[in-house]
Amino acid sequence: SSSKIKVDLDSSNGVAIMQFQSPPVNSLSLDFLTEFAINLEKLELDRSCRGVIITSAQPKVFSAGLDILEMYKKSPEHCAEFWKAVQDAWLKLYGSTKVTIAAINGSSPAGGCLLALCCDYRIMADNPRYNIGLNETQLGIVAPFWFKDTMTNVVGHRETEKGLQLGLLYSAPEALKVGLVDELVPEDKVLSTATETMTKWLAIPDHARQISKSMMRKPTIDKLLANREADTTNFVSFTTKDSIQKSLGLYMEMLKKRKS
Ligand code: CO8
Repeated sequence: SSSKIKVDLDSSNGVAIMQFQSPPVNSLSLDFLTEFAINLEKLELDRSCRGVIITSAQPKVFSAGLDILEMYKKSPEHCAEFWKAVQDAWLKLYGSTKVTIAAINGSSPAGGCLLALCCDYRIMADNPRYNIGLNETQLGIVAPFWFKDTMTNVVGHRETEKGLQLGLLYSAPEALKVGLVDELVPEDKVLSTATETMTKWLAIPDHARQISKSMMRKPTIDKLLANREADTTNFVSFTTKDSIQKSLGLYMEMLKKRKS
């Protein structure tokens, strides 16, 4: 199969490295998200796996976030299917019992930031040109409550309130300052630092760490589980509005113009 994600499980230490390899920018399409969820599910069920590192095989970009083309000029049915896949990927990563570390070796806007925020620890390349944040409002769209909750759980209410309203994309140094990432390292050390950090986290007995993780995250997860249908309905009715379609169209145009 033409795989968008490469997974290497090292049987000597139980650490899986999951590399996003969907050029040009690892946008989170329906196919990508489905493959991501399947891979996570497989690792979750694999007792020899104890930790997962997610990173990008593309230069300069960790993930460009949700694939805008999956929400642009698509049927309500398609939008609903896509949104369920976004929810499912979040539920699997945020709820993973494994140690999860994001090795953020490039820019990580919107849905890319969400994936990183779902991990237990974030290491980013020390490059001020890379940025990360929930920039949805800049596209004229609104991050749903569980994106907001995920960010609040990492950086707190005040920074989330500011970051979400302004659609802030934080440069790597700014992201470190507000706690959106835990550590900056030179670009060529991102993966090796993730591996070293993993060793520290894996020194803790799994069951105790897993229960602690679940204690911290369960209320946030339960909130989406209790509102999943309504959240999907809300996404579909919002996304298919003419005004929102127009905003998405203009944003895509802006991305293309910016190149030349
Ligand atoms: N979806 C689809 N296509 C994309 C996306 C995307 N998210 N991002 C980039 N592309 C396309 C570009 O249009 C371009 O296409 P083409 O080659 O045909 O012109 C190609 O990918 C390469 O992009 P760039 O030339 O821009 O690549 P750079 O390396 O210069 O920059 C960036 C990489 C920084 C990632 C840049 O592409 C960027 O900023 N992308 C937009 C990121 C963004 O704002 N994403 C938001 C997506 S929305 C989301 O994730 C959450 C939605 C929550 C739901 C809301 C409820 C309604």
